[in-house]
Amino acid sequence: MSWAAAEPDVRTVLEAHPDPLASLSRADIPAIVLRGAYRAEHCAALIDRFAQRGLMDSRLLDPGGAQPRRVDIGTSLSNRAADKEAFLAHAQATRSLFAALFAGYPDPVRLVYDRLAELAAGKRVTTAHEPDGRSYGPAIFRIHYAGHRYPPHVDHAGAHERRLSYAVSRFAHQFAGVLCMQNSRSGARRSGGRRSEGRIAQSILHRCLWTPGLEPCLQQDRFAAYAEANAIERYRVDLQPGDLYFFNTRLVHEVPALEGSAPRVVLAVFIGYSEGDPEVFVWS
Ligand SMILES: O=C(O)CCC(=O)C(=O)O
Ligand SMILES: [Fe+2]
Repeated sequence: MSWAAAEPDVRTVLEAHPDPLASLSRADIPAIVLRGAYRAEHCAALIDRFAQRGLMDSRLLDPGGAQPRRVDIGTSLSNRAADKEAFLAHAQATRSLFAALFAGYPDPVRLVYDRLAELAAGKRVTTAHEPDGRSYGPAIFRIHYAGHRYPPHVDHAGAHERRLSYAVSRFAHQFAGVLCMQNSRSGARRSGGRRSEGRIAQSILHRCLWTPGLEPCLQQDRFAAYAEANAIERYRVDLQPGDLYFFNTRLVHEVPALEGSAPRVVLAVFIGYSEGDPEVFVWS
């Protein structure tokens, strides 16, 4: 059987996979892709709002500074784990920011949690929190500019990053949920009156679950040769704005370097899941 995503909507996914998160945890399927989960016009409208509020392009904040490759709207545990108090304070500020940021449109963060809950076979989906009740960031908008690349890597707060002082490290499995809000564009040109789009960077999932032995290969960015030598299957997740996908972040995954002027904008979460745990934690 070929290794292909379950799609295009929750109902169809549940028909084929009654417990789709368990299927993801075993990497039986590379991803769950929900097409048109959020309206493309609303993606565009929210991106305009982010730009108007100066949330996207940090050249506005740092005139003359170098253009960063990625700007975040939200709180990243990966980037802030070193100082837990500061991380939790930043997460609180993100919740305040998000409280009014989507006014007039359906809340895209809510959308991600709602679809995840429908896939979670009765488990309770909630923003990750520490035992004292303090919450993590609920989700993060990541704006990726030309030249940005996610090299082949994995994410797992416990087994891989060993953030053992954080509650999310308890989960056996980690997934990501990513809502595409805008694709990168390159080489857009008119040919015969028709506008044709150039290559668009999309994420690639490799049929290879992380083990510690893989670490040197990932650290040295040698995975491409490894995958070739071992004929590792891959799945390219082709997304349009409004498409939402979930995948197991223990699979080696990558997003090739972006080209062109339009940034790639996504709304992303991480998800903690264990088979016997009634809670599913969501954070960024
Ligand atoms: O932007 C994406 O599609 C995936 C990024 C990524 O590496 C992740 O969410 O773990
Ligand atoms: Fe990742």
